[in-house]
Parts: sequence; C-alpha cells; structure tokens
Amino acid sequence: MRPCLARTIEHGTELRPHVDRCDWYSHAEFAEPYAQLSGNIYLSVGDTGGELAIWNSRPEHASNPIACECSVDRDYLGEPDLTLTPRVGEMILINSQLVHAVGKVRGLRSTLSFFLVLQTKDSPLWMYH
Ligand SMILES: O=C(O)CCC(=O)C(=O)O
Repeated sequence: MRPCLARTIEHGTELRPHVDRCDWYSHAEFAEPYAQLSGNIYLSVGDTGGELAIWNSRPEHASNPIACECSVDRDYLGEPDLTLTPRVGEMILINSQLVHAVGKVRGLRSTLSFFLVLQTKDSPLWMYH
C-alpha cells in the first residue's frame, strides 16, 4: 500500500482549479462518499506563491466541466472563498470535493499528500491511494 504520495510543484507552475473525487476517478466502490479529505504535509513551500485556494463550490456530477476536464481557468470561478499560505511543517486537511487550486510557485514546493474517505457519517475513515 502507498499511503502517501510525494508531490513537487516546480518553479513557475501551478495546480489549476480541480476537485478530487475517488468515486469519479479511481475507486467506484466509494460511491457518493459522505466526505473526502485531502491532507498535505508541507516539506517546502518555495520562495513565494503556492497559496492553496478553495472555492465554496462542490460539483455534483462528473459531467461538470471542472470534473471532466479535471481543471478549469481561475477566471471562470472568480475569487476563491479561502486562501491559505502553507508553512513548512504544517499539515492542512481540506474537503477535496470542493474546488481547489495551488497558485503559481516561485521556487520548489513539496508535499506529502494523502486522501481520506468517509463513506457515511458513521463509517470509519479510509485512506486510499
Ligand atoms: O498542495 C496543496 O496545498 C494542495 C494540493 C491538492 O490539490 C490536493 O491535495 O488535492
């Protein structure tokens, strides 16, 4: 089992707005989970940029342009509802069913990332990869 994924976002690049849904992309057995969390532990954050932006928008269907193209332009969404500037050593958990993005990074930004799924309100947390 690979509980974590090591991710590096290189200088001058970004992660465009997207959602992470295990039931749409990889694990159909988790149909319509109650919640899905994405966790990131920040190993480096670069010099500037790399803010984590979150929109209070949760596409309901895989046919939504955000879902089927896996990302859309920020211009399409407007300003994010929350912007976080991660610091080295922090862990941030977000609801990855909400649209989120990472702004352009100056320098190198590395994380250890993992996903947690709660199938129903009362079920145990599953870690998936
Ligand atoms: O690196 C981050 O801050 C968030 C990355 C991301 O898009 C995710 O964990 O789903």
